[in-house]
Amino acid sequence: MADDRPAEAALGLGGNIGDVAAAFVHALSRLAEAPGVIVRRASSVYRTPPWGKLDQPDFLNMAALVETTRPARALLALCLDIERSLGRRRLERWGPRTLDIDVLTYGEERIDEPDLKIPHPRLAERAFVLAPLAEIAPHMPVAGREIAQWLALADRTGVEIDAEASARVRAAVGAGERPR
Ligand code: GSY
Repeated sequence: MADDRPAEAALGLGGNIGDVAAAFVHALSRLAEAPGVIVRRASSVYRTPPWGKLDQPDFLNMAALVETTRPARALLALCLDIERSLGRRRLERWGPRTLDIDVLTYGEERIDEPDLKIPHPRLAERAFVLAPLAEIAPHMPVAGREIAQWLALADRTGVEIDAEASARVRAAVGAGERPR
């Protein structure tokens, strides 16, 4: 029998080209108005050192929790569509980009397909993903530990809340926390 209960999914947003806080506002607004998606929580915005390729500007990263009746693949399609609408530019692998939206988790589901891996395979290693997510979902279980436990094990050097960017995003879209 089909299970049409909504799932809770965690999204990671990041970018380091242009006005990234404005891109986050646009992305969260698009998510909030999409059929079958409710944005429940949005984290602060964090300034984070680049991971992978070091000679590029710092990133801004944040996380959001959404409740959705869309299947994981349809949620991913929505995220890619939002990225494209912001003129997504990825000039090189691991390089600078205007906006990435990653589907980090989707309920308890595990998906391992070439273009969709859930939970995100490097989620537990990356403080730029873990710090914002721990703020809004510290007890979310992933790969045998809770997010806050993974964060305690991660190197979070240079990962700091950006108060100005956080205030801009909050002023535009709030922090989620909608009653169920
Ligand atoms: O989706 C990952 C994009 N990305 C990031 C990022 O979002 N934040 C930081 N700090 N480094 C990154 N390197 C890549 S690739």
